[in-house]
Amino acid sequence: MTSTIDPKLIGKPAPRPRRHVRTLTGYFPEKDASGKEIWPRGDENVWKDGTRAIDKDVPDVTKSIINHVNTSLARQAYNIDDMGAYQAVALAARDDLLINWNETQLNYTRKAPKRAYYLSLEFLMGRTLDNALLNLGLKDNFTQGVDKLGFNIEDIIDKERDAALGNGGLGRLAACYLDSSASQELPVWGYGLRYKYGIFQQLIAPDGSQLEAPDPWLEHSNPWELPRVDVTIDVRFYGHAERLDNGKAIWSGGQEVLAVAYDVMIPGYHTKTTNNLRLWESKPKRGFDLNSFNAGDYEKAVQSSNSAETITSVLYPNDNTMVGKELRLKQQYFWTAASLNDIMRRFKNYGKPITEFPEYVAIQLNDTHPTLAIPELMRLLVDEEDVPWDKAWSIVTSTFFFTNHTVLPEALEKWPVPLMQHLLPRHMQIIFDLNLTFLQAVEKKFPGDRDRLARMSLIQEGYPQYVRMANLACIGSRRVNGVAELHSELVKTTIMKDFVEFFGVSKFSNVTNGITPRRWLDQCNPALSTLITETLGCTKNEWLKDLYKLEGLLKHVDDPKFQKKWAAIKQSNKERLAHHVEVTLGIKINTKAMFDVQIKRLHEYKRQTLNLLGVVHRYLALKKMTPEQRKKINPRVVFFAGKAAPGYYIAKLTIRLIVNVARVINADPDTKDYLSMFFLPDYSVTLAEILIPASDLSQHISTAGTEASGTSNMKFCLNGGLLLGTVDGANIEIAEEVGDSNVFFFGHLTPAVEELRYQHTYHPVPVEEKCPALAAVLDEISAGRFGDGSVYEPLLNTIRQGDYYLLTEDFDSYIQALSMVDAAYQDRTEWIKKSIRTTAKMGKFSSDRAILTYAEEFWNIEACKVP
Ligand code: NBG
Repeated sequence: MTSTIDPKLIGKPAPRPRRHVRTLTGYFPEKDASGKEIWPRGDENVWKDGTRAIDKDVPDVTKSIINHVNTSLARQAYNIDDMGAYQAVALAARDDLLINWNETQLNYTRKAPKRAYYLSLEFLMGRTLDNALLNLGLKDNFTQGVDKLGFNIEDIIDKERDAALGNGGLGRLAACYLDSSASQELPVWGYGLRYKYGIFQQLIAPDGSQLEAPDPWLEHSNPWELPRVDVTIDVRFYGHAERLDNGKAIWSGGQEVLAVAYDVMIPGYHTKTTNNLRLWESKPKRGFDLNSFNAGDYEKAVQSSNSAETITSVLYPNDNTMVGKELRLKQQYFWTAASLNDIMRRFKNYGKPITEFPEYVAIQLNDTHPTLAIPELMRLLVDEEDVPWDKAWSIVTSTFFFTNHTVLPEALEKWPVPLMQHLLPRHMQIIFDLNLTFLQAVEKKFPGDRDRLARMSLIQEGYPQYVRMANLACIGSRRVNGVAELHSELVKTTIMKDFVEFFGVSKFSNVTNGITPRRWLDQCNPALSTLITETLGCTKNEWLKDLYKLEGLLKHVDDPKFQKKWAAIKQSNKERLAHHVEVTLGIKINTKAMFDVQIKRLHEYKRQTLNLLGVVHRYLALKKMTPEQRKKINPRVVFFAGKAAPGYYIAKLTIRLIVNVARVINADPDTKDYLSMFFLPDYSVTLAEILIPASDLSQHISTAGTEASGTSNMKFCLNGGLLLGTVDGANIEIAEEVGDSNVFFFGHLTPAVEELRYQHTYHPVPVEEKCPALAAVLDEISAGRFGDGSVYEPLLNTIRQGDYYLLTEDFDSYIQALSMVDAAYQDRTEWIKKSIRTTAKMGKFSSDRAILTYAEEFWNIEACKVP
């Protein structure tokens, strides 16, 4: 352990959070005797005259860009390239955002509304420039301005590197919710970490396997963040906690690091409201240890600063898995402690008694990652604010709300007690104390039910003991929700069953996930957005903010002219994707074929393997056909993209097999006109924005009961792609909306899964008997048709033995569903109608609906419009 111990602090109470002298997000205006506001400083008119306004027209825009070229970048027309132009344009757009951002923060400070905070360890923002220009309503002006300066806006947009501070759906959902909060003018801030390296870059090695490279996204400076070097918070680790009377304690010693704030502007769509996402960076409290340096030990002198800086150096590349690394726990505490302290001092600036905290603050816990916020708020209240224990607990349990995003056992967070005791001695005491009181209450309600006590305990017994974060999040929160109807039901009947019996069912509910139609239609599919606006007869702003308006498209489903336009847009999006693939990978794609897409993290439960084996099955069938027979076949291009966690062996092997199967079938002259397959490396938000509008069909084929919601399913359907899926997650609600005849469902249902798994374990049937078609596919792979078969045995054996994800059970009905897809695609007009109907019925899946549910039903906050 490397730590910087401040000898002065040993044995002394931890310092209180500094009383806030001023906030960086606006002053409280003072008033004179007559109640009139006093201008805070200098000559009011000089200030007002000198304050920049938002760019109004093209000359404003070009002037601002040129100014940044000359000043911020110190360049001229002679030496500016696309990258430089991107930076200057981004800085110009940022200036516009900042005007709204400043006004928004001042407005919040003045009105002092109840605020909500979204704590998420991941925010998968993607690119910002295009989104910022669209939300500001300045895209046209910037396009023209950039053109006049001799650049092309699309090329400039393309220079931006994704902010990829997330793994997948959970992080992207957080980003969509920020967009919706701002668009709905809700006083919501996000809190996260500013990782130096986001999700790794994925490369594909010559043998087809995934390689990982770091993602140095901050290499070129990041124009979208405001470093707040003066907003800092001290965060302590290790040390010791000494109990005092009445539940209080003093935590001292150990290592202290500094959390430094970076603010990211979150513009709402066509509103002034521009919210804030505050990301924390870790810094050593003292640059280096002067004693060691003076003693000649330079390395030791910088050790503590290195250890402080590593806390926010890297995003853990895990999605739906838990890795018990100490550094990850450190990240979680660092972030929750900094955020809670920041929230507390902002609340204190409201000047209200501490007991009113929950009337001004609501905190949403995005999965269990921020659960330490619960004992941290207890610590702040009890140890630092002198609030009695029971009162503190009632404040805590009125403040937090908890969203669960998975029922997969391997993803439920548990931390070893010895680790937590070492790293966070005071929090461990608090957790033990809470547990005792809680279990006493359980005992009172269910006397003598010891199994129940063991199940509900915050501590899992064993060697070592573990802290169960979901249990802690549940008892510390006012409400608990899942992310789609089925998932929320599963939360209530499986992982939280005992808690439902204890607290009553009204604490548990559902908020089905949503996506922002701004990014996931207007921005990624501008031609479709324009056609929709023309057709609906309302403004774009109106339907983008009330997505149910898309139903107006239903009237036009049978109009051949409209169908033709609709189909032409899909076709040009397919060509755009083909062009992208040709430019980046040097591969030509047949755009007349059906585009069939599965893009998501590689995970056994998501069953990319099922899709892959289906492709091999089709390939083998094509090989058996005569050339004449093949001509009747519907040509298909299958796209895969997605990253595997670096330590997830089976998932990585799946990528390798996809790549090698693709090599064989794409090179086969007999079949390549009818079937081809591509693995597009380095999946990202930006790649999704190209793939999704181009898909005819997308696959969401998880084993029933495993995918909590899924959100890309919504994105595809919003862009008129049809869905092939299992009866799982949000697929179910999509089908309810668009109608069963417009989706392709297959596979066993959730209630059957447990029994099937039991049968697989205790009464196994060989795959040759259970599913001969699948057995034939597996045998071809083993026999080396796609390269050395022995390499893939571990993957194939997951199916042959145990088959936990039930591929042998679902393969036949999957193949049948694919035939139905083929048949449906033959009737192109009917297919287009399905596509239009699908888009038309996606109103429910706007993240605006979801965020308003959180705001109204949980947080109890209201819109706070900027005048
Ligand atoms: C993921 C689920 C998805 C869901 C997103 C967003 C985790 C732990 N869960 O199905 O697997 O769409 O969360 O809710 O990443």
